[in-house]
Amino acid sequence: MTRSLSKKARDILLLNDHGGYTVPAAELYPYQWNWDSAFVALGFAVFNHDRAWQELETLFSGQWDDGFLPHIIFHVDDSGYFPGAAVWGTNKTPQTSGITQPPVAASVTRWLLNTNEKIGKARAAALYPKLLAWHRWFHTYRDPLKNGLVLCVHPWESGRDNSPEWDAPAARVDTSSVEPYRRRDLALVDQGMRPSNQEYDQYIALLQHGRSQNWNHAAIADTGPFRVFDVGMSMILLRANRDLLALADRFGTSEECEELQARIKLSEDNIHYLWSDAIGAYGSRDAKTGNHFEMVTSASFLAFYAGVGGDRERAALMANFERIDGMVRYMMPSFDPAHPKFDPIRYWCGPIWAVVNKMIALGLIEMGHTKAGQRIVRDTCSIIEQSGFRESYSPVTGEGTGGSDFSWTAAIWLHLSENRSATSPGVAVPHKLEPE
Ligand code: 9WN
Repeated sequence: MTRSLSKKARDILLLNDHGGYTVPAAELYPYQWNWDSAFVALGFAVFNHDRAWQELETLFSGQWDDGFLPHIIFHVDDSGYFPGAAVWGTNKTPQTSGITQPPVAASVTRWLLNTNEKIGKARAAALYPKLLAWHRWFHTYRDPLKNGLVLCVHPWESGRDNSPEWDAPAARVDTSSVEPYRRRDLALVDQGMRPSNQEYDQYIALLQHGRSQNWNHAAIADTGPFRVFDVGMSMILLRANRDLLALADRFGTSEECEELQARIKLSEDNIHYLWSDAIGAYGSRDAKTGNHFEMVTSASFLAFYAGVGGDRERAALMANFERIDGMVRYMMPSFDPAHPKFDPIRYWCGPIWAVVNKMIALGLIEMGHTKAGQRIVRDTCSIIEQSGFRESYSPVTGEGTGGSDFSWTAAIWLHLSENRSATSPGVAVPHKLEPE
């Protein structure tokens, strides 16, 4: 079973390979997506290291002069997606969107380097300044409170598009100037598994706002209609800064190391801003009202991946883990199954995402919660065995939701099956995942 699924996973990556970059899924997402590509590189690394590096290098071909790395790179024209390059109107070559996505690329770069030093050394050295420039962009434009936590200005940036965390801040977005448009996603995926039309109007209104500001990121962060401190991006950037520091230690200057150490400390010192005693978990906050949304999501459990929290916070998070485990068949749902807004098949309102599971499992194992981490790995593999390489999965039944033949799910399968029995070299704590 494992062998034939691994063959299928490779075939998906090769099928979705458009020559140097991989589309997340044919038809549904016909361009290069930012964090998808970083995870896809982990899959390629299992059988073709050179191609894994190329995935990241092609992604960074879309980097702007100020370090910003867009969430989509439109290498070619394709009418199969809305909103396409012309709608974004960023006027860049290659054409790109105007928002970013969770910064996982530095962590993947470090992983690739550690697993194959010979092929990786020169490639990592060349990527390092670009990664640093992107992280500096976050530090400059997305840290309005100067507390090391990440401001997110569009639900698409979080990568967790329609998480109920975003409902209240998105409800304030004025959608009255959105012209009629046609959603292509609904021709390809069941409507009940996708964001609603109202949410899509909000996404497009926010896009229009960014374009009206000529994608001036300082202005958008100041005045944008949607501004939240995202727990997912904050945890991911903190982890990525730790990984970037390891790269800086080899390829950077001592000043750059000090700069990154200071950023890590700043985030560690302030992560409590995202803590809520009401839910016993980290969560996102509204940047406009200051309100904590008080919702437990899969991103709450990235605290382990980020290496934050004292005994009290970790115990409360593990209590949430046990509680959720008692309510679903497969872990980790993207949204709290006890909450009235939980929906096991609607996108980020409940379904499991293999890439998030990968990060949660790694963090849990690193922090000594080995059983819980391995449970997540096993569940990820079980739902893939049961339902194939889907975009996401119901935590209640394991059925596949969203798109099919999905690149990052295939990549995570390859990555997890490869690292189930092998100890990965060099990563902070060995990532040893025993088969059940
Ligand atoms: C918008 C590609 C992307 C992922 C996101 C996921 C979804 C896009 C969409 O697909 O977002 O960026 O059109 O729904 O939410 O995490 O990167 O797989």
